[in-house]
Amino acid sequence: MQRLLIVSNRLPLTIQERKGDLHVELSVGGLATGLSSWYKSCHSIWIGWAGIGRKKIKEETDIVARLLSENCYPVSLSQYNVEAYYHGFCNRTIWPLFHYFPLYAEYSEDFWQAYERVNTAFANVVAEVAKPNDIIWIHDYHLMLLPKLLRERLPKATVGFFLHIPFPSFEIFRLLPWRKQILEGLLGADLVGFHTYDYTGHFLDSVHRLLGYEVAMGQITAADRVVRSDAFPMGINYEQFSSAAQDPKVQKERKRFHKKLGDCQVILSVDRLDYTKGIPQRLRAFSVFLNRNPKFKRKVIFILLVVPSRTGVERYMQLKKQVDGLVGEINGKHGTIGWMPVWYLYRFLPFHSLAALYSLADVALVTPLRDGMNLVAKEYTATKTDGKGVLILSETAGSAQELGEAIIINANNQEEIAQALAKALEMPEQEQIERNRIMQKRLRRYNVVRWANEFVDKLLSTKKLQREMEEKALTYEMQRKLASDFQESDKALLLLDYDGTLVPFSPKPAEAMPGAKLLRLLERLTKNPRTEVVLISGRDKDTLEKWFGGLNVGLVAEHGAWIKEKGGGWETIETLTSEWKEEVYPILESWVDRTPGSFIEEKEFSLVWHYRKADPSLGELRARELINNLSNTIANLNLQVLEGSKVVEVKNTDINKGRAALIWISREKWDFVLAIGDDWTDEDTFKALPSTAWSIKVGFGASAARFSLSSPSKATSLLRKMVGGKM
Ligand code: GDG
Repeated sequence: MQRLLIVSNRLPLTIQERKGDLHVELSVGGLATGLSSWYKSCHSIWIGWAGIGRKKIKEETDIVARLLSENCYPVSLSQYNVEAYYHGFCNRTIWPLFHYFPLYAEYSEDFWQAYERVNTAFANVVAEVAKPNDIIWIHDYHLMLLPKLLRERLPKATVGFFLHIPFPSFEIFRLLPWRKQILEGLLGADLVGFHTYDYTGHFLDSVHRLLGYEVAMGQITAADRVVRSDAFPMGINYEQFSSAAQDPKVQKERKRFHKKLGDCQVILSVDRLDYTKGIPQRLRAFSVFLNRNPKFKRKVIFILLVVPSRTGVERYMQLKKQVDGLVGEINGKHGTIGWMPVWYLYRFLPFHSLAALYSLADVALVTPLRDGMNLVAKEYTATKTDGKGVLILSETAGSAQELGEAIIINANNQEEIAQALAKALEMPEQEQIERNRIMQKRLRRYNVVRWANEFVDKLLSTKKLQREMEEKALTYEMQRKLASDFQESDKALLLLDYDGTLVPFSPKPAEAMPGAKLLRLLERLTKNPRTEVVLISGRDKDTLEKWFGGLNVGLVAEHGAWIKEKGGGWETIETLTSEWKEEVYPILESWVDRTPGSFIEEKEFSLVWHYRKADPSLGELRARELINNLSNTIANLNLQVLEGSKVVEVKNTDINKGRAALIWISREKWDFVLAIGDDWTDEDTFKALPSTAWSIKVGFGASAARFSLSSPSKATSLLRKMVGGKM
């Protein structure tokens, strides 16, 4: 059975020191609470920091034994590293930046170095524990360098990474001095997961802009392999919360609370003390609500449960003071003898007390300024088995994307929150039930186990895809066989694409021109009278003529609209019309106007909109829009829309590279046929080949080609080998 290694900053168990003795306790936080039930049911090991210094853990062998008996494997860290890594880089650099608080982010080289050291310490422990078949699942922003460090130690490992906080937009992420290292660190994984599609999009955007890797449909073509990225909205242990109201311990606690609350309606909020959770803003909004709705005075109580967090960090201490002050202010201003509007609890409650609060609260007020997901919103909804209760949720919580039946608000808009509170407290029961039932159905289905299973399944399928690609890789032995087949053949046909195949795809035209070395290679290939070389390109015929007109080769231009036989002139495949251009040109022009840097290329039988010089994300967005628009316009025009590398091309339906290739393929009885291409326009060539042909795709990705090579330089060195040179 495949083992699962979960790796996170903290273990689900924490060692606490009290009065000189060490105790093992459950860790707080979304990840620990969410995953601990699931991980026990699997064949898994959890690797993480146990919460105490290296020296202590060595002395306490029985504590270590207890952790090991719970399948927890501790990573020991020095006090200094914990300071600079955890309180430093993690919580004073990444946390504020990724939650859109760039002014709070501190950029310190010392913090960064500690982050590197701790990630390396984790990598060493994981590499020691891991066995070849294990699935390694790394969690959260503390360990973003770990995937790459593990890949260096265990090249074949199956590694997934999940980020529990938001991944910010490029404009925020680019502020980080170590942005490239972080992205490269993450790309050591096979699958990088996020809570929402927005975060996934932001990550892919940054990968594309900062590392220049091609990104399509959540698939990144990195330097040596394909990495996938996708959204997996984390669920909760639904059963645990939906059955809580029936638990006698919870019921007893609920009664106890009720006695104290009397007939008041209850608004509840539950968070770790964190500036991202919007606690001061929420308190102010509650005060506005009381000002605007005096009829609710003495009728409503706001229970504010705040769990101490990162108590050593200055900013959190300031926030604590601010919250204390605001609670005092509101109670002082609005309270009366016998009625205190805000009940403020600053502590961690046992589960049965938390569940009792969830089950009695009429309204949950969840208003983070930013939150990766926010499990409290889900837990509250799941606990409401009678369907009664209203969730108010801010749009900047990841969970808002799944909980659309809640009252969705802007966490900075106090008036809106005040109105939402009035609406929630007066909402008819039937409406409450209807809204909750829809959300509950979703939460029950997509619970934490389903979330974890879907992540692991996708990780395994990514690994399978990589293996299939690897199997297609043209090995050194196969290259020798191909070269010797070629050398022994009597009639050989070589069908070669140009851009991206013989030279790297380049946005600058001057760099795409064939160099002297490549021209010499093509000349050597054509010297042999038994060999016929055809260059099949999407470029226009004048360019091909200029570059290759002096060689003894066949040429195909505009993806097959024009062909030129060896020693002959240019001809079209059949009579093609180009009247349609009058209709399509103005559309492309309007796209040029809306996309700075883009331009139109007019070929004889096609029109091409190029966006390689435009902003990459805008270009891709506009390309999608253009394709949609064109597919409506061209329906009756016998045209097709091709999407190439940074281009959208419109041309006659009857033209494709495969059709042009067939002219040569069907002409002779070839005993050696080779086709090499890199993008999907070459797929038509591959499909037109006889089954005995050699077909090679340059790059990764699905293809009808039988083999693959990783880069144009590998393709040209293969051709060199065929003419007897060194590879
Ligand atoms: C991070 C991301 C993301 C809270 N107080 C008590 C208590 N809790 C439990 C809740 C809940 C968890 O702690 C808090 O989870 P959240 O999701 O609300 O927030 P973070 O801790 O910031 O978690 C977040 C999460 O990771 C998962 O990916 O959703 O966006 O920031 O489970 O029930 N539990 C008990 N007593 C308390 O007083 N027993």
